[in-house]
Amino acid sequence: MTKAFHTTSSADTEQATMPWWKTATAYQIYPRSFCDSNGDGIGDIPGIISKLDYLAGLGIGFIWLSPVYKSPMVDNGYDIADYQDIAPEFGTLADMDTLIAEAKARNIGIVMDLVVNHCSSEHPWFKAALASEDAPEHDYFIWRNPRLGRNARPDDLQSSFGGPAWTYVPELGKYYLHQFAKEQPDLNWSNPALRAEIYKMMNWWFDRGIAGFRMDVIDLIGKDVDAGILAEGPQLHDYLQEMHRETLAGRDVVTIGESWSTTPQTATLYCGSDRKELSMVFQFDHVKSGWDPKFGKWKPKPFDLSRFRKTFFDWQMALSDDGWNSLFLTNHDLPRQVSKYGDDGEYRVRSAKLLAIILHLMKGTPFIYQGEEIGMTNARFEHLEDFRDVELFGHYDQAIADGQTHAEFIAGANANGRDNGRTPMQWSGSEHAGFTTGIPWIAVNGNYPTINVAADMANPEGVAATYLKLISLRKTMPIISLGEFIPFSISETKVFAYARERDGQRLSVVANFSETEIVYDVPEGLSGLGRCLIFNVQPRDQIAKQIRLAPWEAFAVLSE
Ligand code: TEU
Ligand code: CA
Repeated sequence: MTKAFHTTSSADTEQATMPWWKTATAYQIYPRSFCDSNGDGIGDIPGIISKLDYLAGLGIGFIWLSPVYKSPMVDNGYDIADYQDIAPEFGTLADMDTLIAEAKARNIGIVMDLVVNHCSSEHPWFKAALASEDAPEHDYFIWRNPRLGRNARPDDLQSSFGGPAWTYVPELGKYYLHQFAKEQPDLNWSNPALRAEIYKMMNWWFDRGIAGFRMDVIDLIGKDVDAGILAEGPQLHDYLQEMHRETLAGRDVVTIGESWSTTPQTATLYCGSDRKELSMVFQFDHVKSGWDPKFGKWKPKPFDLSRFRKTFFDWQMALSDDGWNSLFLTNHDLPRQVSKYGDDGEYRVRSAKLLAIILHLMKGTPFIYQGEEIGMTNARFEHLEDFRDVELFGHYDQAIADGQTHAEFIAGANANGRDNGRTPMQWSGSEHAGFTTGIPWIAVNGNYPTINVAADMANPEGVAATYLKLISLRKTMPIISLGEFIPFSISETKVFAYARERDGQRLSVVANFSETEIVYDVPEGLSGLGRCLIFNVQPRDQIAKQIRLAPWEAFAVLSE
């Protein structure tokens, strides 16, 4: 088995022999919003290629590229019409080959997004399925007959994007299932011919040189619709093991399964070392725990450090011996982390660094979402028409019908909506933040004159400097990639603290999650002398029994 991407040249034997993606830091690109090369207002692959030196400079090991396949873009590419072609607005297959090669030349792997719970209603499979019930592709989708009763739908299942999850096709007299938009019909994984098509397509991409796949809502593929079990259904792990045999076995690649339903208890079923399924999962406990039971993400709960910290600590402990964590606070579906968990006003830079420090020093593979490395903030749109996301428009009417006011809904969308992460990458202080010379498909955040890559990188105390340091520490220090995780101060309401231990070394991490100065009684086991590895306010080479922490202060001390 050849090593595809090297991210470390460690002298530590254990670190040197572990999979490359355990010392790598990932960077997620949402292509539509990253960099526009031709002035049509839409980011594209040549734009990404033009920023590879920037990404290599950060030191990242691989890019998770959100979908670039041919798509009608109802859900910005998560509705795929051709898995083996590129959307014209993003470029061509030749551009994609260039991206893979140019990234590889910089020791960066390209991880593509595999969206196979559903495809687009424009995919030839779905067109064939609509045209004839006898076509083999008809059974690639999930059909049910009308039911007697109130609304004739097979059941009352709701789509994630609002409204019923069943859409009627009058010509066929049947309903098809879509857990997302009606333009995203669910694929029928119980059909072996469909699975074979998917594996063939995955191998075709691997043979083009990609470094792995991030697998969209992969927990939904093994569903038993009639039993009402959609997530983590009975067939899920059989399919993932088959996929491993047919595509991943013998390849040195990374796979990350997106699973909104996994728990610390079920995670090792996906990524346990003996399972032959995935490298790791994306789990969302820190996200879901902040949502309202009735209105969900559209009505956020106030931030609670204890609740937030518990989700991370539980996962660190659960996967301490087997499995592997992914580490992330945000992505293209989530609000900007400095706005959500930090302070995007006075302490923006400092709290952005704090979030980076606490996340990147845990055990797992960290993922940076584009713009996070310069502390980009939420969008704060005023009008419904400023938003672009299909999910938001799908939920608006229902939220209003359920009793939310328009203003409350807009406030919820500004706090938690997916467009927050999708405003264009802020490269410079020039017009449209240097993202495009045209009109951007979604408005640039008005704070781009101060928050942009050029300004942040020119400042040795900018947010990116902290990311650069964290990425490089992870590559060289086995205690970061491998050290045992030890939780501390689990009843503190303002302090997030933990240690990592390995080979007689201890790395103590302490952070003040508040805008006030506080006095912290340091627990036994965390205090002592050492060397400050990273900080956002002041270097500390000792942790006394009691310390005064500045607002949003964070640091890590290594003791031998
Ligand atoms: O997201 C999964 C998903 O369920 C999200 O839509 C999530 O539930 C939502 O943001 C919470 O309100 C993945 C992709 O990351 C997302 O961009 C796609 O829209 C979705 O799958 C469908 O492919
Ligand atoms: Ca473009």
